[in-house]
Formats: sequence, C-alpha cells, structure tokens
Amino acid sequence: MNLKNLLPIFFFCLSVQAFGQTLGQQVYKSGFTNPVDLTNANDGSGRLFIVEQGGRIKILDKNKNILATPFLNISHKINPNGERGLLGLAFHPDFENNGYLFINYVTRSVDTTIIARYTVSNSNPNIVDTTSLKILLKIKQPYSNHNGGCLKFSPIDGYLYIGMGDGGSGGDPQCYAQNTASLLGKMLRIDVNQNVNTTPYYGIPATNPFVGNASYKPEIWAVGLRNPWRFSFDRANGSLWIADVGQGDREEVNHTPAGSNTGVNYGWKVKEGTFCHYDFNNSGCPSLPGCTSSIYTDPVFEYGRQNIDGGQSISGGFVYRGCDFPNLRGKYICSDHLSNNTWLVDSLYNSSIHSNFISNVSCYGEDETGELYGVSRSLGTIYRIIDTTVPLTKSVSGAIPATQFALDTFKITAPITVTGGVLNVTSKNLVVASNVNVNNALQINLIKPGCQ
Ligand SMILES: [Ca+2]
Repeated sequence: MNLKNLLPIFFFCLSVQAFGQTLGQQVYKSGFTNPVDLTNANDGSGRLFIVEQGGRIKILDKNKNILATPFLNISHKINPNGERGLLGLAFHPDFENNGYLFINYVTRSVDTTIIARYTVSNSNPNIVDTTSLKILLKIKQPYSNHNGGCLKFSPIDGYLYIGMGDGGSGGDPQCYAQNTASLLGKMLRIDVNQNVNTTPYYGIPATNPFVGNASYKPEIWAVGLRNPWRFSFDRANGSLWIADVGQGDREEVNHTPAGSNTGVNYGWKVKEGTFCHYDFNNSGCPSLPGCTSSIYTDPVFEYGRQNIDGGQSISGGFVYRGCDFPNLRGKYICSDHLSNNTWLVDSLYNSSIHSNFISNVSCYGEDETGELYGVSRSLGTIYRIIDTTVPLTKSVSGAIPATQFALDTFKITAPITVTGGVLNVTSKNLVVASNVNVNNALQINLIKPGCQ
C-alpha cells in the first residue's frame, strides 16, 4: 500500500478536529432579481427553487443552470413593493406523487395575504399548471408591512405551518398579535390532506391547541408574533426555529420542540424579545397579564438594534444538517438583513457572531441533502454556506493504490481519465479495485463522514 496518498488526508482530518469550523460563504449562482426564498422539492431531481419577490419562481438545476422559463410566474397578481409580493414556497411532503406546491403572496390591489396551492404540469416537471390554482386562505392586511410570508411543512406532523405578521404599521396598534380572533401575528397550522378536492382545500388538525375554544380561530398554533419573516424546521428532530423581526429593541429567535400542541404565546406586543415592550399599553388589547408573566415564552437568542454587534431586521435560517461540514452540524444560522451580521447558535444557545457576511440576506434554504444556501436579496446571489477549514476539493495525480480510502472521506464527482484499472465509487467511499494510474489530476470532493 502506498501511504503517501493517505497520510495527508489523515493529518488534514486531524487539523479540522483541532481548529473547529470557521463560517464562510462561497458564491453558488448569481442572476436573480430580489430573491426572497429558496427551497427544494425533495423529489430526487436536485433542483433548487428560487422565489423572486416580483412574482417568479426560478429553477436552478443540478448543473447550476437557471432554466429560461420560470417554474411559475404570478407577477400579474402581486404588488412587489416593500414587504409585499411573492414571499414563500413549500412543496408538499408527497410532491413526488401528488405534484402539489403551496405559495404565500400579497395581492396587487387590496393588500391581502393569499395561501394557494398549485399542481405541477403533467407533461413538464419544470412548469406549474397555472389552471390548477386553489386558494386556501385569504387574510386581509390592514397595513402594507409585516406580512410574514414563510410557509413550511413539519417533517414530524406533516402539517403546513404559516407565519403571519401582526398586520403592520408600528407597535401593532390594534393588538392583532394577542387577539385570538385574528389570524394576524400568529403561527398557523393547517392540514392540507383534508378537503383536498373541495373548499377550503384544507382542514384543522385535531391536535391544534385551541380546537373547540370559541374565542380562538382554530388555525392558530401559536400567538404573539410580530413579523416571523423566516422560520424553519430542524430536519433532524422537527423542532421549530422562528425568527421574529423586532420593533425598536430586540431581534429574536424562538425555538419550540416538535410535537408541542400547547399553544405557545411568544409575547409580542407585551414583550419584545426578553424585554418588556417599551410602549406597551392595553390600548386595543384584550386584558393581558403583565410582561413578567410566565405565560409568555422567551426567545432562546436575541440581539439589539446597533449595527456593530446587532441589527434591525432578522432573517432566520436553518440548523445545518448537511454532510459536507461536520463541525457546522447542529448549529442554527441566522443573519441581520441590514447590518449583515450573522450568528451561529449551538444546541445550548451559545452564539458566535460573524461580521461582514452576505449582504442583505433575505433567507436561507436547504438542498435535498441538507446543504445550506444563503440568499442576498440586493445582489440577487445565492451563496453556499461552508466551513472554510474544510477544502471543497482535493487533487491527486499519478498512481493510486488498490485500496479503500480511509474515513469515508471522498467521492469522485468530476470526469476523470484512468488507465490500467477500474474505479468503483460508492455513496460513501472511493474504492480502487486495482492499482491505477491517473492521467490527469483527479479532483475529489470532500464529503460526509457519518452521512448517507
Ligand atoms: Ca417574542
């Protein structure tokens, strides 16, 4: 066995363990216009779907080509200004079989949030059948801002969660977020597998916390949110991370375990983060306990409004569960849209700040394997989130011994020319069946100890 090729790999892995991770970003693809959401269809196609606020959903295929024809174009239906427009996309967990996708947008004329279902074309997997439109929810917006916009399926209960802002203006003047007869300022949870072919094209999960309580809208899963612009589920355990944009004091992240059916009150507008809201009074509000009451659930992470180590508008991200960067695994990432500060928050809620990160992050998104991407709204660019201590590629040339590379470390992704032997590549390992000579330098992409 020729150890020359293996020793550098061994010492390289040791150094990663010794020095930990350094958060970094790498341009993945540019050319989008005001992108605000990124997701995948989990159908094995490797496609990324990029939502543009102006009303188009673009496909970035697995070869990193932006398809010329949008997946969907509803630009005629929406108002793209401010916090309005096409804001969110979620694929049904069984999209591969039923072709359903769900979007969240604000209408062009009278500001109204629409939650709608479309079906992918029977004949072209890269086009939505626009005649398939079904509208599930219409929620009137009293002001132009704080429209929420995110919607996602829980990997645990399979229900669709919809983040609703408090309706806008400033300070929630009508106290919508604590008004249980309003869907504004709430996290909603609906079952899209009920009434699939009849209005309203969804049903209420029997385990929703306020089912049977006449003073609550039954869609409500949690109350007390100001503008949960971006939330996500941890794909490893189904827990929910909600980033809630603040008013004047605190930007916050809330973390709630999977299977919570108790009806969390996240505090707004009695509290802003862990602070008592500075101008809270009961004007417009139902009679509510004061801000020190235990009925309000505090965030697990928050920051202040100064740009040096805080910001003014949080864009929530995801817990990294990809395979390529082991030292990022289990950490939640979020950014401030205005200050460009970015944080990693670990499972004990310890945080580290990374300044001068991606400009104007609107959202993060996962590909099918859990690799993470950050999206710059102003630059129209998608960045891959990386650990800079882990090189993305490594090259070898010359003779490779017949062996299996150690530590499940490598796979071959680039075309190679080989003489004198056969290379067998499995999902985990590079296996060389007999001694070979590589004519050209061989690029090996680093992957996934413990994954697949
Ligand atoms: Ca709160």
